[in-house]
Amino acid sequence: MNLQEIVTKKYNKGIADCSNEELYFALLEMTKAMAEKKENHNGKKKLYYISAEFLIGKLLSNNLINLGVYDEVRDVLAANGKDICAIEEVEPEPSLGNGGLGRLAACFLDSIATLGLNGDGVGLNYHYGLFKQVFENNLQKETKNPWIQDESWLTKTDKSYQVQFGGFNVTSKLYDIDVTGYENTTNKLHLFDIETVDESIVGDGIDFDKEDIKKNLTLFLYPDDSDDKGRLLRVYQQYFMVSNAAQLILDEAVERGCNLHDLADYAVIQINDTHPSMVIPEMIRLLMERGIGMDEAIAIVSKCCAYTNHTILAEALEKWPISFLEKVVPQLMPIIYELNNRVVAKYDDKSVYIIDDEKRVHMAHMDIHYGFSVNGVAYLHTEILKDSELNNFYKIYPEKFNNKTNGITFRRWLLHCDKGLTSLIEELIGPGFKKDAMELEKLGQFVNDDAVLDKLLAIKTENKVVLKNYLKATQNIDLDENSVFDIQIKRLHEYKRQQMNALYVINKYFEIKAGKKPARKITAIFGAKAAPAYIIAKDIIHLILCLQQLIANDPEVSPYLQVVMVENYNVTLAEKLIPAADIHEQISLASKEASGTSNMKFMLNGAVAIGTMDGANVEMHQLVGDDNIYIFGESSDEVIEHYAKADYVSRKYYDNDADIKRAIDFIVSDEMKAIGNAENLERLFNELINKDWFMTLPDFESYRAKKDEMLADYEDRKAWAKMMLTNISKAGFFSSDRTIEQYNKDIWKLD
Ligand code: CR6
Repeated sequence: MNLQEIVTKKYNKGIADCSNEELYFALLEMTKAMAEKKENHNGKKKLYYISAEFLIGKLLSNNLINLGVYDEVRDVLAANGKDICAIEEVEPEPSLGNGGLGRLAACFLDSIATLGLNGDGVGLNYHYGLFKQVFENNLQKETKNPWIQDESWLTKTDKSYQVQFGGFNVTSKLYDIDVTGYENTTNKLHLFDIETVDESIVGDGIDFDKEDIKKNLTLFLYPDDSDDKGRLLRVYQQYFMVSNAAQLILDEAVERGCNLHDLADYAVIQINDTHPSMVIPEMIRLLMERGIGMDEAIAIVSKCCAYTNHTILAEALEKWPISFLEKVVPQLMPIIYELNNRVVAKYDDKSVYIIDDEKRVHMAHMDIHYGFSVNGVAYLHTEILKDSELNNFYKIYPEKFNNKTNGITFRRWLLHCDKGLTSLIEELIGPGFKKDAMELEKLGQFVNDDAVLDKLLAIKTENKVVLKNYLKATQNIDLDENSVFDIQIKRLHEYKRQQMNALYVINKYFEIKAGKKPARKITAIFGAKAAPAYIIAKDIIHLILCLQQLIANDPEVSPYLQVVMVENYNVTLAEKLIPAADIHEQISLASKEASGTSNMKFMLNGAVAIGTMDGANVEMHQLVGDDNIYIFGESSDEVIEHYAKADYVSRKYYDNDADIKRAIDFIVSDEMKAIGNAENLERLFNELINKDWFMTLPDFESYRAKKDEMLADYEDRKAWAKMMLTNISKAGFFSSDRTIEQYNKDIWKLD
């Protein structure tokens, strides 16, 4: 049925007479029906990408693009006086992810389907997602983010499993979301839920009874884990996810003719970070329940499971106390003990044991011993895993380690979010790049073509105006499109060093006050959520919001400098911010950002990076060369050495560098305290001068110098446009289609 037919059936009127809301639901119905027709997988082996997060973003436009009907639908709507962009606004954005890891999982599903591979995602159906961020008194406040409506992308299936916890059982219910590849087949994102979840137990913010598992299990992603109750709830969620996944995998394999002994020919499981690690003992348990002996069950599962590591930060490498697992999943403990005993019997080196002396279970260790593949997410990250973080494992299993540099789907991050740029590219090199991203290289021939460079600059300005209008309408923020848009959007974390960017802003503020005005107004845009229990991260948000207010109200400075922190940064906002960026900030402390993926999105949309030699920035630098990226700061080797020697003292930098001292002192100045809270500002001040664990201060001067150089270069518009074009032309490598081809070739080996 076409749109008009659905509209007639649903509302008995014409398209022109429908509200945007009615049209959204009609399009939803049309799209779902079209997607379902494209399900046709009969391959023997199937991939299960298990992940606690799938940050899918809004789906309407993306699905229309992938189904090949976007232009047609847009035109039909336009002919009836309707604007597809306004209809998009009706769709709620699910916040089923936290940051890069969750968005990566969503890009991967798109590429898996686009390449026609037989692979589904498996995760949880969080009713309120992560949280919705609101700003009140320059502070972050968390509220729930409901996204499930009566009619939504979710389709309720009749699949349901029993999941046993210590002391009680729950019955699951499976909901599916269609994942249609670009002009290819439809796969599924399976999201498990339970019907007893009670949304009404959440009050105004995000507080609820953490112990009432039957009512709270799938309310939120990553419920506050600052106390044991929150941590236990995570374990309940993780086991619920993997027990359902394991039951589904076994059932589907058997349906396809598997006799369980040959499971590895039917199923491959990608464990996305350690949240799904319990799938290993759970699969072993279920195989044993179905009559297979332990030795063989372990061998089978070890041939099915592959693990992706996404970080070297200790805080994110999960270690669950045995007491937690005893309480939540007592049936897994005998298996986990056995898995550990086998390691202990073989190796003297305690650092590779699954259970440590403090009676904690190291989830990553279990994955590495009992999976067949361990991959990092960018070249540098994988090297660090092999050489230092996981070196003891690498020495045992060198053959398991491999790198898979992250990627992004160009459907969402170019075709959908930057239609102007997409048409220009198509005009220049034809449509081939939509299927083969490496064809973007052909743009290289235009770097000296003035007409092309002018068009590129014009498109950037148009995108800046689109962002300006959007932020005005949605957040009442005023932007100046003739200023330089310098954007840093990512989770708020000290290692990502938003605080360094804020110190730069303060430094600029002083320069302007002293009469040293920038050639052009600078707009420093931030977007970031802080984990609810991460105090310093929230203090950094407070600092940025206070700076925003202070500078906006200072007539001496505001013509030259503006700070904007967008509220509730999410995929939808990213889709508007990225195409509008001139400069993007990738300034993590070298060695700490495993890959980064916003760096790739900005590059593809013609922004130029200022960054450290960290994560995928290293590969980006290699692709575009020194002349098209601004690199500064200590190397990962130097940083790793500082940590090893424990020789970094932030106070020394504060005492010996007048600019640094002036900027840090400003955080607790009277002007700032008049706007903000002394408690938050002082805590951040003290953190910076006494600890600064992620070494902001040693890199500050080189960062400041590099950014000033960059801003000066921006004034040569032609030279800048060349850099933009070079970045776009080299971005093909970062297509997630390339990443997924590599996963498939080296790890999954699907038909
Ligand atoms: N925070 C990494 O830090 C990487 C993504 C996806 C992260 C980031 O550099 O790009 O994963 N790690 O691989 C975790 O979430 C643990 C992230 O998103």
